[in-house]
Amino acid sequence: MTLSDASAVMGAAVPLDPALLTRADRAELLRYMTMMRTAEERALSLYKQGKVPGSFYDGRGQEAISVGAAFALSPRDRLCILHRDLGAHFVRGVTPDRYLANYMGRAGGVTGGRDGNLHFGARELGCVGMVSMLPDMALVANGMALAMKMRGEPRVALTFFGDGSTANGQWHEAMNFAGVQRLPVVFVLENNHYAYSTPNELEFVVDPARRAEGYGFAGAEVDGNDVEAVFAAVHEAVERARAGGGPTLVECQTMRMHGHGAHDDMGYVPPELLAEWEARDPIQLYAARLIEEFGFAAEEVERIDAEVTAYVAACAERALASPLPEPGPALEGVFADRWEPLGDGAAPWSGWAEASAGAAVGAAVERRAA
Ligand SMILES: Cc1ncc(C[n+]2csc(CCOP(=O)(O)OP(=O)(O)O)c2C)c(N)n1
Repeated sequence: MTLSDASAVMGAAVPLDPALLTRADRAELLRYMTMMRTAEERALSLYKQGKVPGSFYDGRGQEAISVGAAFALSPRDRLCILHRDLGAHFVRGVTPDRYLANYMGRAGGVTGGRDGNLHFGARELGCVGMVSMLPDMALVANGMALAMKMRGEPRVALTFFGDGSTANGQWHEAMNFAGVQRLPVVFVLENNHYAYSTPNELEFVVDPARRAEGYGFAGAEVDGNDVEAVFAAVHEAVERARAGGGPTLVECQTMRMHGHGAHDDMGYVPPELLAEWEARDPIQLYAARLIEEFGFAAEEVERIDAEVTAYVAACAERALASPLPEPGPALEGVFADRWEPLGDGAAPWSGWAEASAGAAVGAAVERRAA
C-alpha cells in the first residue's frame, strides 16, 4: 500500500522497510526523544526558578513526531520547526546548551540573546527561524519548496503545525497552492487534540488528513506516539516529494501532555483522557520495544537515559554560565549589510555547509542511500 491512494491509507500504518533503520539508528531515535524530554524538563525547572523570562512551551508527549520526522530528511532538506518540535532541532544538530541559553536570553543562545523563547532557527543546519503567526510556516515551506522545484533540485521542505492551524484561512491557501504546484513539501500535522483550550470537535468537522484529497494530494494518518510509524510515513512522503510526486499531509495523532504553556493548568482537559495517553508515552513505549523487539539489553536502554541526563545537566551548566548579551549586536542580522544578486543556487538559504548538519541526519540518510 502506498500513500498515493489517500483514501486507502487513512488510519493505516505505512509498512517500514526494516533496512531503513539500523540498530544504531534506533538507539539514536530513543536518544533524541529522551534528549528533548530531558532538556524541556530542565527548561521548565529553570522557568520555575525565575531564570526564564516570559513564557515557556514544551512538547511533552509529542517527542516521537519531531524526532521521527526530522530523521527522515537528508542534510540538504529544509525544516520549518514550531513550538512543540524541539526534537527536530536536536536531530539537525542544535545542542541543548544553546536551546537552554536561548530560553534564558543569554548570549550563548541560538539567537545570541535576541529572543528569549523558541523563535529561533539555525540556517547552517537547515532549520528556518520560527514565525509565530500560525500557520505562516506552511507558507514559508511552500516558498522554499517552490524555489527547489524551479531550480530542479531534488530537495524537500517540511513543516510542522498543530490542529489549530488547520482551521485558519492561510492554511487552506497553503494546501491549495502546494497541491496546484505539486510542490516538494511535507506537511506534518501534530494533532494533539487541543489548540490551546479548543478541542478537535470545535476545530473541524472533516479530519485534515481526509481534506488532503480535496487539495489533490495524499493524506496519511499515523500513530504520533510511535516514532517508527512517524519515520515511515514521513520517509515515504519525502521520497515522493523528491521524485516529483508533490506534497503529502501526514497527520500524527498524539496528545499535548502539558498545558499550552507553563502558565496553563489545562483544567479543561478531562483527567481520564490524559491518563489514557500517559499509558502511551512515546519514550517508554519505544524503550520497551527496543528491548522486546529489537534485542536491546535493558542496560543499553538505561545507559542511553543516563548519558542523556548527564549531557543535558552539563549543557544546563554551560547555559547558566553564559552571560547576558551585550546590547551592541542586537540589530545585527536585522538589515542586510550588503546586497548581492541571488544567482542560481546562491540564495541565502541554500548556502549552508552540508558537513555542519547534525551528525544523526547525515549519517542515517547516507547509510540508507549507500
Ligand atoms: C494567528 C495566531 N493566533 C494566535 C496565536 C497564539 N497561539 C500560539 S500557539 C496557539 C495554539 C495553537 O494550537 P495548535 O495549532 O493546535 O498547536 P499546539 O499549540 O496545540 O501544538 C495559539 C493560539 C498565534 N501564534 N498565531
